[in-house]
Amino acid sequence: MKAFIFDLDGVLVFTDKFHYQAWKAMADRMGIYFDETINNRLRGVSRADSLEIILERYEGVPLTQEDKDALMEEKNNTYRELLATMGPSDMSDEVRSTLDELRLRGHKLAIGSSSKNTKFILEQVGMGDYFDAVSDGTNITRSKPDPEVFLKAAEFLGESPENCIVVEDAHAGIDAARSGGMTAVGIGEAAGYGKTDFPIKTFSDLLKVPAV
Ligand code: B16
Ligand code: MG
Repeated sequence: MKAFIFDLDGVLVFTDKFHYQAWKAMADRMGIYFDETINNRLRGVSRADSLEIILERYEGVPLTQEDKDALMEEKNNTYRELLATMGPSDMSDEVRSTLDELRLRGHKLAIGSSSKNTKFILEQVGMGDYFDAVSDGTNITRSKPDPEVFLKAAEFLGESPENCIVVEDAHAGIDAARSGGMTAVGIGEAAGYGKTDFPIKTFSDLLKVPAV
């Protein structure tokens, strides 16, 4: 039986709009230009790396690490206020029924997300106890495209990487899965990426992936 490792933002839930609003509020306050095209580059990227991308447009006095930490905290506080408005309806019935069917077929199910807010988000949508393992931004030192977050998920599940199928929406996540020796299923933007093993159009297509 294969084990599944799911990315969170962009695969199971769509918190990218909240990331955008929170970064935008910070950027506006700092007078930094930021738009949805730049926001697309933040998909699957860690909080610190996201800030560096936003600061490419910053033209003020040089920032210290303390300044950057404060900016990340400001963004995260706004982001968590927005996450607090989420509820079970923010995870679709299609996602829920597909996960249930995969579990019925005997697959183990895990999370592999860069987000340090993973557990909060899962609780908000009523999935706090659902997964067999959760590997997230709190248990890694290197973010995607490094495979660490997925290798940890496999370790938590007690599975070998070759037995794991990663489901991702970000190119960096597909790269991470492949370099960790896992099969990569791509949805959304990652469906059109050359390194994706199996592109899917909609989440329930997972039930048609070979070996599933
Ligand atoms: P946080 P994923 C990623 O989630 C988001 O796609 C990315 O935009 C965000 O910067 C990253 O989590 C870190 O999130 O600030 O909450 O720790 O796609 O890996 O589930
Ligand atoms: Mg994602």
